[in-house]
Amino acid sequence: MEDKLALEQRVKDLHKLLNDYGHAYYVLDRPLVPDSEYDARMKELIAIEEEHPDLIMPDSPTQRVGGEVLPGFSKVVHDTPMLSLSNVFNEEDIREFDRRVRADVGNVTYVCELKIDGLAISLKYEQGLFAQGSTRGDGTVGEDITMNLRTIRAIPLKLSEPVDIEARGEAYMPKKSFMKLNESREEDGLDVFANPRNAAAGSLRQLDPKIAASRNLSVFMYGMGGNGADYGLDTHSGSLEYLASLGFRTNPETRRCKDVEEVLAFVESWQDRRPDLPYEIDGIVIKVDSFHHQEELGFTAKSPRWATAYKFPAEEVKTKLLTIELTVGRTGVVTPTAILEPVRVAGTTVSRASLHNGDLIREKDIRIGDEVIIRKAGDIIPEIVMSLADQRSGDEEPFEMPAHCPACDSELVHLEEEVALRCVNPQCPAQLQEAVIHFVSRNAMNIEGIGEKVVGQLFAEGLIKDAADLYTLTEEQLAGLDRMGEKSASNLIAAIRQSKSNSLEKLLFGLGIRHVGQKAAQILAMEFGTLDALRAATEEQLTAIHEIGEKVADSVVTYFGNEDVERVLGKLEAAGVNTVYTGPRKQDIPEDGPLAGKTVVLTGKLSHFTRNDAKAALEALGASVTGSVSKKTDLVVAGEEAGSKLEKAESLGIEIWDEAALLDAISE
Ligand code: 3B8
Repeated sequence: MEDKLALEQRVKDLHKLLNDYGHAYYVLDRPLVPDSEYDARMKELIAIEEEHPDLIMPDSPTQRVGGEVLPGFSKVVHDTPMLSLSNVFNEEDIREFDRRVRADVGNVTYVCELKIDGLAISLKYEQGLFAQGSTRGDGTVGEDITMNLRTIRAIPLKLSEPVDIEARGEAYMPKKSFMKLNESREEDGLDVFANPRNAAAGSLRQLDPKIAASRNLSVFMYGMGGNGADYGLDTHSGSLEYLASLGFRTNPETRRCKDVEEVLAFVESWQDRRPDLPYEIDGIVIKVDSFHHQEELGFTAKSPRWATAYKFPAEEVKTKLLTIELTVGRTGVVTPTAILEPVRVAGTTVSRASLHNGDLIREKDIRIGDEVIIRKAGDIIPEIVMSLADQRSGDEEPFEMPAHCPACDSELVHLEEEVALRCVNPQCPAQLQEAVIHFVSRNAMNIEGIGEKVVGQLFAEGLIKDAADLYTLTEEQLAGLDRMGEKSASNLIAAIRQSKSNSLEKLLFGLGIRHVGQKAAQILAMEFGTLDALRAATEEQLTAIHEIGEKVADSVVTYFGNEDVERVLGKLEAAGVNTVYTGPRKQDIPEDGPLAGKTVVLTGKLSHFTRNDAKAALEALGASVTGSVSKKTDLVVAGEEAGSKLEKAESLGIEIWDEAALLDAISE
């Protein structure tokens, strides 16, 4: 007994030692002891744990790599959305950002940070213990990559205080590790990663945590989810210090700047020093320091107004324009695309660049066969900066936009003084195909596994003519496609089926109604609630909605008045595609419902509800529905085969309902 107690104490001491050594090495980049000492203590701990498995604690430094390979990643709904930053590209943009900030809240202090070129992550701790790590995903829902993040030594498994906190930051792969990884992949005949960001993202998307563990990833944490004020903090710089004091790795190059001149000096100082860093950065993040000012400035739909990212100027390279290809988009716009001699720029190989329209080709005097300078706009989208007229041989050919649609040969027109040239034939096969590609895309119906290629095959094989036909496809039909296995076919069918229960806004956006983007789709879905109600809406009803203008209203009414549209919508409904809004309706969450103010988590399979319907039902009772179980959860509704969330709720003593209890609550 005495021995056991002594052993327990030794285990505790080893945890403390190894955590301190690890923190010094991986977080502070300031080793306390030689590697051999660290390794010796680790071996000692492993030996004890092997002999006494009951002494293995979940936060033991040995427990970073789990043995299990996951079947897939589960989704995590972020407690507060993980937004992204707006971008600025030059000094004038930075000054403009500063003017806007000061116009709103007066003079401010800024914090400038290096913009790490990695993958945004969220790390949740419960009572100081690492509980869940996730990707940003679409900002609202990310993927649970806890197992992979646990393998990153710079991520503490246990904080210095037993706090509940969500830290946000960037996971990345150091330049050196990236080069080594690619060298070894090349030797093994594997595809190389285009850049360290892709390598980091690829490593964290592996289902076997051993792979991530072998990839030498690290992190810099730069903020907290939720409200800094909850932790008694009132500045961003203060929150960075707090994060560091808890044991998180924060970037040492961060500086406070008292005005825009200091910000510009900071930006300038990093323009040339970039290559000296051991990790990639793609710009400088500029943040308003005071939380009070941040709150006043608030957010747009996508990003905070209190921060922006200055992006370093894009790398420019020379290549040859081989030919110009024409593509017909979803709305009939015919776009010329430059086909280029493949060339590496900003980390990837580029062989195409949009030329947008005929006017632009004429203005830039771009000719087939020209030597051209290209770069990536915003570091992503390749564009031609200019053609090098003085390097012409005389064989180059000027380009003219055609008079007829390259897909259906109908006459092309300029609508209402648009520069764009359009094919206005609603039956144009190229447009129909693009419409389906849009329909399945992530922000629309999000049918995973179906993209441009598969849609192209489906059209080519005559298996579909419109989006509604997707819902009548069979596994056999899909398995018959080139390069499609049975497993993929069955996954696709499952993904198609799953998309039927999407909330209305995804369907509305997916239909591709002109001028109805994601935001308008969301507003229309929330306002009308059902597709039928929206179909019956008049222009007056539509324009009466704040944020819906005449252009959108006109386009919606015209759209639903079309016979082909009627036919497709009829087919979608017949296939059982949900046409009801099931997302949150703020104005509908009653303040005095039986679950008012309660935080509820749904888990397991329900037989009377889709997940969206159950969520809507709970919200109708006043609850706010979140994704993961924590101390703050008031109630868990558990269906069949509920797993770890249910277990956790039980261990935390949280109230649990089965489906019958939910049905009861609704009918009361
Ligand atoms: C708010 C603050 C997004 C970010 C942010 O190094 C927000 O702060 C963000 F909505 O994406 N890549 C950084 C970095 C990224 C972000 C950030 N700070 N240092 C980065």
